[in-house]
Amino acid sequence: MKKLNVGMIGGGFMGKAHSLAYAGMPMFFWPAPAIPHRHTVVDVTEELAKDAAARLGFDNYSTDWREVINNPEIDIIDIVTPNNTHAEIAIAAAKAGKHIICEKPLALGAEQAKEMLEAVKASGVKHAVAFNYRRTPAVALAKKYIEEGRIGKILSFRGTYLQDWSADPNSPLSWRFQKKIAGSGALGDIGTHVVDFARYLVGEITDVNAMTKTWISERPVQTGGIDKLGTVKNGGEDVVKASVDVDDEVITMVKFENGAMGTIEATRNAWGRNNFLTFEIHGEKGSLAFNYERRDELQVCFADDPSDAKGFRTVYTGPATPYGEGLWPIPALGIGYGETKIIETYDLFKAITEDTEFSPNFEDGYVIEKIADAILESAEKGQWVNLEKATVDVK
Ligand code: NAI
Ligand code: SOE
Repeated sequence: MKKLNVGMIGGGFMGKAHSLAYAGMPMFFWPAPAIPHRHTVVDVTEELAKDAAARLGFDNYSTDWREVINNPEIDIIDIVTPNNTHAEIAIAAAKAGKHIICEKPLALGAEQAKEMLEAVKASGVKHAVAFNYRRTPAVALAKKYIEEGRIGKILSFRGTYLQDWSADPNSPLSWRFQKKIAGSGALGDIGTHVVDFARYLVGEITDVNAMTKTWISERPVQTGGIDKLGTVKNGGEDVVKASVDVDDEVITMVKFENGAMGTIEATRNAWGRNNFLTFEIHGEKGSLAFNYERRDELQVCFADDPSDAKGFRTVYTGPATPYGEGLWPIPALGIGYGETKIIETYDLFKAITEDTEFSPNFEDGYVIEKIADAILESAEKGQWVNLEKATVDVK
């Protein structure tokens, strides 16, 4: 069986998730399109890179991503570093002829994303953006129902991504609060996942009218680093604070090209909400609702259900629903975050071996950056911003 060598840049949170997927994919989807081989992992120091290789099962480690990109043994470059590094690494990887999977958001904004798209188009490599939540089987099931016309013409979309890990003013000024590294705040970090849902399930967004807010304007600087949950470890020193220059919360109205309307909300300051990534879609013939915190379940209501039994009911995903052939044999055994990444890896490896397009790819990543830029512009101007159909102007 064909083997594809992965060079992974970054050994943090997403490094762990992607490594799990490389190991697990052939166990779920067999025969696998190709076997992922964890060839080399890169991190910023020798200590971090060596530790990442040991933890994540890579044969080699390096502190120089350029060296890995230029290694002829590497087939795929996996970018799991903070947002400000994505463009430089992806453009170099495309020039070196490597297939690329890049974590979301694709870039710091549309201008940078466009350069990334141009680079992958020029080199002809496969390109993927890791909006993995659309690969939750219940979300893929919603897509199937919509494509089959089961809820008819879509009228409205309501999507949220609510978390509370930054509601505490003492949670540190990690890279996610710094514009030069993150691009934007809740919008780019989690709002873009909802934008991906909206485009995937409903269609292209044409207009936005948004508000943003920074609730906590300064946070403790990480002089002593942070633990995995973001607790400041300043070793008893006086806490130094610095300014936050990104949004904590964003709410936008959206218009879709097909006439539907909707709202998208994202915040990391919603006490009690952890990974409250949801959508509710109303169509002329029914409604669908999803909450990632109950990710085995899709809530459905069809207009032609018997009138004495009409209302939302729960469909549990399993062998009969999308990706069921590779996942667990009984519905509701439990789909996890890991499985969404395993499915993403499976689809990427299929796209590479079968020479098809992966979706969402850098085109989608670019359009999502255009939408995110328009949301920020709208919030600043306090008015609707038209996207002129957020199309891809790259050949
Ligand atoms: P993290 O901070 O946990 O890990 C990033 C790693 O990259 C660290 O080990 C850091 O030392 C390393 N790094 C930074 N610059 C580097 C460079 N120039 N060369 C090599 N290594 C470098 O960050 P996390 O949470 O893993 O986020 C990474 C990316 O994944 C971000 O773009 C983020 O938005 C995205 N993400 C996506 C998620 C999803 O659900 N799809 C979930 C979490 C993050
Ligand atoms: C933090 O808000 C974070 O890790 C995001 O960066 C991810 O994209 C999201 O899936 C989980 O939360």
